[in-house]
Amino acid sequence: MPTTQSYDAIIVGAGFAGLYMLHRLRRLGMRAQVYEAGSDVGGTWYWNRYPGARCDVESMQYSYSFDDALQQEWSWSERFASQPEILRYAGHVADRLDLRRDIQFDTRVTSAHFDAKRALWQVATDRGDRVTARFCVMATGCLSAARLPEIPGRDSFAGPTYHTGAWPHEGVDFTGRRVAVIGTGSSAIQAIPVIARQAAHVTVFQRTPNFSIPSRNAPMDAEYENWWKSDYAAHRAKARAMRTGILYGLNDKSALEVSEEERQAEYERRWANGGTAFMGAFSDLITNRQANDTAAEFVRNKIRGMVRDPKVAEILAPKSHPIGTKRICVDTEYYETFNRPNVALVDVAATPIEAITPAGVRTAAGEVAVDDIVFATGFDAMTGALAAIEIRGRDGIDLAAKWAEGPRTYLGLMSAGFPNLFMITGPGSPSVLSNMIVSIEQHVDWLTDCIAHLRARGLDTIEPTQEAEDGWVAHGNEVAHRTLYPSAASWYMGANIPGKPRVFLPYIGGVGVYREKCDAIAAAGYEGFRLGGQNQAAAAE
Ligand code: N01
Repeated sequence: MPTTQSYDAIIVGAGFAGLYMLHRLRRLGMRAQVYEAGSDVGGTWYWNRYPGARCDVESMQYSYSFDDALQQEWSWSERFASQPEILRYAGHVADRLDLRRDIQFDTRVTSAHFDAKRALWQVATDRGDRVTARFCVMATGCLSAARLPEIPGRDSFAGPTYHTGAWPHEGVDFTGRRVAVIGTGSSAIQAIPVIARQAAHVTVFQRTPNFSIPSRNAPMDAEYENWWKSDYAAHRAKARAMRTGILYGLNDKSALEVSEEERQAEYERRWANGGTAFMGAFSDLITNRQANDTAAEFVRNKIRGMVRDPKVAEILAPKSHPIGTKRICVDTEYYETFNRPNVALVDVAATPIEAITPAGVRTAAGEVAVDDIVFATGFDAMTGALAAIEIRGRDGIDLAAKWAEGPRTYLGLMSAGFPNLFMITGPGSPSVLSNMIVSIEQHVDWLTDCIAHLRARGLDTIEPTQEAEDGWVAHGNEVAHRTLYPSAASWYMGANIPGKPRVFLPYIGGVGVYREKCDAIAAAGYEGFRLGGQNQAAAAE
């Protein structure tokens, strides 16, 4: 039944951000309502059910830290948790904290308008709900707006098509089928080896090769689990201070200050260990091109060693961007999969896709007939989910219009002109460059304190000043351009969406540094924010 209720807060999304936000606001004694497009909790892990989906942050670190009993009682079965296990965990948390009773599923928020006279957000859903709330929290995820490329004839294909980010819940049986996979990002790199083991034939359409590090995934080591659990609080505290919010060994030496033997030994050690910690091999891999080249060449040589056909190996070996400047991938037997007789690689950079036909995919080199097409073509990252909602702030200002030249936020938490509208892991915060759960907890905690601060003082609104926002955007750009990241045509830069402004979307200053800045701003009485009562809100209209 659609409602016309009034709440203290509306939360959009029931992924890890929305679930924790709901829990914290309830603890403040607030009435919060969550709207979720899916039929259950889990967010990204609810939608991304493609074969092989798993997290590439170690499971001992990819979980909530706010409740010690919760982190002690839950056991992960593998070093890197699979999507079904993470989804079970999200469900377990929802049950344990009795969260579902305040979540309305199968409901998409369509608009959020700020009523300045009453200092309230008016929120509408596709189910006809019309509700108001003082606070509106966008827990909409960074990679939730799945994107299909504009390829001529895309909808003319006669067989089934799938997007990795909106995978059928009942699964897909590829037995005996010829499958096209378009894209070679993290999702494809996980899915291709699994699909190739089942399908009759797989053709991979690669436009840009990616660097991928073996995961060395394995059943959970009891001793390792015990090490974490015996002092979880201390280990988590260390992780929170790290650049990525992930606890792993960082070498503080430059790749260029050590001998060739030492450099290779360090890369070998990290390659053997597996996972994204590879990028911690030296301190300057993301800031110095020459240093980066040593790591990139190491991985290219590994690819050449794993892939038997030298021509295929060269096509798979990335040369167009520094390693790590597009999201580093983590795999299980990705490169080896190209040694299988039932797997073919089409270099779309050399022979571009011209069209999708009823029978398959046509490139400049000819048509490949297939039964199924898997689009592993990514997301309208960081801004897509917000742009899909009509968000109007003070004076009817439209968020998407305001962000036409790139997102503008203060701390990635709020945007000027949109009082009481919060974003969890929004653009301008470390978000996708970090362990998402660490960043989510930091934002939710900060925001909960902020709302408690307002309530304790009888204040109704908080909003960043234009000046603070301009300063933060400039700072974010400045820090990003000290690194090699902007040199890659990545989704971090909005480069995967035709027409999207090329702006570095996350904050690259590091999770630990960012946390300190947020805390200092709060301690200084929410520096850079304007705090107001209802009367001030109306007066400012
Ligand atoms: O998407 P992507 P993803 N013709 O955007 C190609 C997170 N994640 O879903 O690079 C041909 O990375 C495109 O080519 P190009 C993680 O943060 C995490 O794989 O634009 N190809 C690219 O190869 C990740 O980074 C985990 O030239 C086209 C691919 O499609 C993010 O999600 C697992 C094309 C898209 O790759 C997104 O990953 C999975 C076209 N017209 C994902 N259009 C883990 O934690 C696009 N492509 C493990």
